[in-house]
Amino acid sequence: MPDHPPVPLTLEGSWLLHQFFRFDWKAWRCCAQGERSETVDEAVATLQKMERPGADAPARSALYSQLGYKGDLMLVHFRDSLDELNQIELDLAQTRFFDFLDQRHSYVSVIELGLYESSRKTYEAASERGFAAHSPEWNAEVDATLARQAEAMKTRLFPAVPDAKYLSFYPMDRKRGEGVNWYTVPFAERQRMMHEHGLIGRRYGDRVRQIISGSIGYDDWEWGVDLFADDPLVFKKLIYEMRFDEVSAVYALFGQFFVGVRLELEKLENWLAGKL
Ligand code: 76R
Repeated sequence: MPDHPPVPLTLEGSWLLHQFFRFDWKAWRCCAQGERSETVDEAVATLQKMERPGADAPARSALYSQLGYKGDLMLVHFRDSLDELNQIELDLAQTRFFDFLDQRHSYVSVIELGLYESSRKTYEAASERGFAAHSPEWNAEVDATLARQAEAMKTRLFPAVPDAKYLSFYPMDRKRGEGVNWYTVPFAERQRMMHEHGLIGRRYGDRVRQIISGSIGYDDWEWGVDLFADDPLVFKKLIYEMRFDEVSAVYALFGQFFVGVRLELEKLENWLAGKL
């Protein structure tokens, strides 16, 4: 048995907030034309500021027209801190547009890269240098390796909101049941399964962009999964294929799924007039 810690090392990046709103069409229709235009203008200006700090800056928030009863609009925000995400909530609440929104759901998480492949090597290298697990020297060695990896993976840790037309978002857990429990599976076994998971995923790499965020301690599930693609069928094909993969077939639990179509902010006015 390896004597290294059972928890894989992870790198964290942007903080994520997903917001899901019902839009109050009835109240909107009752609203006078002049007030409507002012409301849209103000909403677009506020959302534009949220979306990108400058005209050419990468998107850090995005709006989606949502399908189904779970909501009409989804907002996704990528930020550097929880505080900034909280500020977004407050900024949005100051707009008149917010009076027509009913937030039905939200999700808070932080982008996470799970380092199953390299954790063992990192732990073993620290042990080989004679450092006891969790001793100050061991911690320093592990932290230095993590810092190097974070630098190398900067663009994946702090990405722009991908430019795809469709978004599928859902939360997930790894099973902790009486029969099977992911958290009692030996590290090497989990590493093998995650490796196989990655191999399937990589075959879809050219058609889907996946962003995994960790939410242990912040929200009701353990991870959030964001899939971005220009063809929504890819979501079903990828997720279906993964269900047969050991780590999903045996250990995955899924929450609610949310799906939406990207809505450019200039088109919000059209959307409010019933045109996508
Ligand atoms: O980040 C990486 O590319 C490294 C490999 C990798 C990790 C660590 C990876 C690759 N995933 C990782 C972690 Mn994933 N992923 C999902 C789902 O699970 C299901 O059945 C469906 C939900 C999809 C569709 C998906 C896609 N992944 C995780 C984790 C954290 C678990 C943990 O650490 O224990 C979850 C919950 C999860 C779930 N994954 C990929 C993909 C795709 C498309 C890839 C390849 C990305 C690429 O290399 O282009």
